[in-house]
Amino acid sequence: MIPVIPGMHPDPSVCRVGEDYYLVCSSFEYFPGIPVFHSRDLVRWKQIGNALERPSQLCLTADTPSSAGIYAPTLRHHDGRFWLVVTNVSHGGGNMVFTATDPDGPWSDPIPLPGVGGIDPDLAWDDDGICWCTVAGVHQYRIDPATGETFGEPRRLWSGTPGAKAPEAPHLYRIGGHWYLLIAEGGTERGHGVSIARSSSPDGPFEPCPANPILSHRGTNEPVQNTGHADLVQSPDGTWWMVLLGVRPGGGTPGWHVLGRETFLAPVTWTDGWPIVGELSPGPSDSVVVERDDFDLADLPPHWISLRDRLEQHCTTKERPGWLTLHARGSGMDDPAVVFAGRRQQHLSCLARTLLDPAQGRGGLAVRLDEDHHYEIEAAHGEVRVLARIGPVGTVVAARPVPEGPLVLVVRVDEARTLRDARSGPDTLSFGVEEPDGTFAELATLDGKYLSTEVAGGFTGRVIGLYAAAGTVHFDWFEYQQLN
Ligand code: 6LW
Repeated sequence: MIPVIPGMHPDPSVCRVGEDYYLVCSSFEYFPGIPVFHSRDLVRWKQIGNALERPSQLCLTADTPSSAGIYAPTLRHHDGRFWLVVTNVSHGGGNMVFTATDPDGPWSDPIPLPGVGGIDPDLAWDDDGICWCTVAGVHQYRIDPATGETFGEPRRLWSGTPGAKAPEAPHLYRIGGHWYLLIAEGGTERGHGVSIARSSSPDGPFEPCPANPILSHRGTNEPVQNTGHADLVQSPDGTWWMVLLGVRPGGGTPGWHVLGRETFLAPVTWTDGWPIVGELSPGPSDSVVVERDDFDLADLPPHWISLRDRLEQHCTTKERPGWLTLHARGSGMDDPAVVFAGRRQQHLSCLARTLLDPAQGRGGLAVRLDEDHHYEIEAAHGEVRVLARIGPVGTVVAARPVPEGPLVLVVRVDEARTLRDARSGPDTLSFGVEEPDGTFAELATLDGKYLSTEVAGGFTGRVIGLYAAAGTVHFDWFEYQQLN
């Protein structure tokens, strides 16, 4: 089952304006933050920007841990404007609102919500124009989103199914004669699910749906697991749809997912005033993604993400025209301050290549889960090396001499199609260089399970990209190709 937005795109929130749908996701320690997508059919999504693309909107520093930063946005269109509410779980963060007239930006600077605690904020307006901000737990605040002011005490609305952990990801909607409160519960791991309650009023009391959870793949053979954290949208023809997160675990037991939590789509029908969620709808399968970035433009395309910031003095296409230049800060991929620019791994099998010139430094091509879980191939001073860091242990796996001058570094990810035994990993990652005649000279093949969320922990998935570990490294192009 192919997601509608593959790769690390969790906590989707969607809204529709006329014929156009817009969707946003969490972005954690990456900059720019909050990818914004557009679609006309809910199946084919194109990234049109990132809402948080200026340091005044998103300030993440080296002490922002991986899997912290920006969580779980809600996107709504109200009164002719787009409203986005997110949590920055890192220092000096909290909940904040951004607005825009166009979803591709520019988005405003943040309007902090100092009185709103908790994560997973939602915004809903009632007929009197009162804005309700509902957060995980589930608690609700009355706010003015234009000023960030909070009125009165928070109300406890509903804590989900008795005994289920982590009632979170609330979204409040007026549908027909009812107010519906959609939540996720059971935790964002294998127990995840979606439940709903309704009321005649936005602030409750809420009556749970007798059929809860209305969606969960817990304990099933479904290839997509951890389904939850959903949002609802109605299409112009009156049909209803749910966007949600799910993962695709691979390998033996317990199963390892490597792409993070991805965005899926499911149809929704209504019976007796309650939603019934259908089978997941597959994403587009008729095109094979081959993307080449030549670094000829001043700005990187919106799918390029960096770690914590992207300052022009460290990462620029303007220094050597047609090349991406990275100036090292920090000592390499173990270092939270590393200068890195990459894209989400979005396919279970894929190939990434880059032509780099390491004459003035050391750097290369990395597959990153976090600072403690990454594999990379790097070049410097007539040598290439494959490095692996798994938890506290980092090692050089292979090395070989290469001629001085620019060279092509390659990583090939192959989904495991057969399992050796119950412990077999979900995929393998092969690192090497491309010889002048175009053949692949492999240096090392590594088990992908160590770059999975089940091993690394946290909320994110793999990102493949370029980094500088010392001095200055220039990259002429980067190519990413789907192989399955
Ligand atoms: C998010 C929470 C969750 O805030 O994961 O799946 C957290 N649900 O709702 C981070 O993505």
